Amino acid sequence: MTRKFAVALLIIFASTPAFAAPAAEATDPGAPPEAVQHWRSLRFGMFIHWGPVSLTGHEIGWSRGRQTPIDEYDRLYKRFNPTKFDADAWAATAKAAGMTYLVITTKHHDGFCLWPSDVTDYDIGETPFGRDVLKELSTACRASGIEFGTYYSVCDWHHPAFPKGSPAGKTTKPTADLDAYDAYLRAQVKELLTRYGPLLVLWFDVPQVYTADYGIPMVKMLRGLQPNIVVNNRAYAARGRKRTVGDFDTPEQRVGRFDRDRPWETCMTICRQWAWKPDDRLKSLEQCIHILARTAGGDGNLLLNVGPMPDGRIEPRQVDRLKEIGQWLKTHGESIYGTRGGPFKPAEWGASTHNGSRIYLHVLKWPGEALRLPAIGPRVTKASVLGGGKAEVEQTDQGLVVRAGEADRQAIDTVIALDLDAPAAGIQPLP
Ligand code: H79
Repeated sequence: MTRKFAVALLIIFASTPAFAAPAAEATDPGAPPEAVQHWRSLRFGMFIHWGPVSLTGHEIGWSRGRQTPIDEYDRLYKRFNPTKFDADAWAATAKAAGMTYLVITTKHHDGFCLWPSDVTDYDIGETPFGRDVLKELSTACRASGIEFGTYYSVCDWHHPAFPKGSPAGKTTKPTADLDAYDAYLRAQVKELLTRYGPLLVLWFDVPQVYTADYGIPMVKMLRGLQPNIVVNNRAYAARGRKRTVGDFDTPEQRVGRFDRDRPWETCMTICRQWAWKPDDRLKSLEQCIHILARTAGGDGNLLLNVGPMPDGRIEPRQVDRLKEIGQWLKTHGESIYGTRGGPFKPAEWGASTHNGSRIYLHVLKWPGEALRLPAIGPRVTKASVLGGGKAEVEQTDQGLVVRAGEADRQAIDTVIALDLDAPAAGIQPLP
């Protein structure tokens, strides 16, 4: 054996798990900062929760063993035939809403897979529909400039090897085998990463008993396949560890707190359920815009969820609402996309964003005839209302007094652009 060969062998052995140091130092290095910054700049995406459960109108995952008996739930896929599914129409709806990315449930807690997976028969390939929803949707998104990402539930209440089961992940299965489940999960994640092009994000959910010992090597594996992928904070249970998980936090059904250090994304439903429910209560345009403005103002992204119907269409009234949001973004998009939150922290009156030497005040509720804000260092050289209109600013050492006449105010959100003589990023966050 040559010396070179012996050294090579040594390197190979030393890097195999059996010879490696204990897992204590194993950490997830995270996505490259440029990749996280790119994801952050997108600011507004579409979340989609879909599957055979839409046939019942009950909540995805959670209704298994509750509103719908388990055996009945698990047979729904045999009649899932969404013949009106049109990936281009979904991508066009996201585009019309001003959304820049899309994340779809490839597998929720109920275990059903929206793509034909090699490692299970509980998937779209075994439905009467039979088409690869992920293939069609990822292609449609790419064609219309929408970045594509995948949601994948870590917990799987259907798979016999995942230790927890329905209802609500509260039961324990006799067939539990976390090593076997880890192999299944890894095989599936690999399919997602190798079949559907570069993914913007992997959005994991509800890890339950899936610990960091499994999760960290799994996340490293997927970063190895796609170095620029951004991963959320739910890939594994962080229990008892102070470490932050993944690249961003995920406040759910609420706008996140102002935070410019740790990236975050609010996920929220446009109605009340994640999955489609007939006559579910739809948020008003005002609610949607306020949520978007307060999220951007807190320096977060917004992933707004729709649950398509069992026939494959997104409900027309939801499409209409999304188009209204897109209309608003046509005139106000510069105050959202590519911005950062602050410098004025979100408060009763509204929220602020900035880009370069411009601050955007999202005045959602005028506190009276004028809005009073704390002092900033740079000088305001100009004030205007986005979409047309006049605004006036008085600047003193005490602060800013901002005014817009009744005619210049807008019903939902008066966005006032303040031009400064210096970059706004240099201003520390102000209460
Ligand atoms: O996929 C969506 C949810 O199904 C999932 N995350 C988002 C993205 C989620 N997992 N856990 N939770 C949400 C929190 C659990 C909320 C619950 Fe309930 C409250 C479970 C039981 C009570 C919501 C309300 C579901 C059933 C009733």
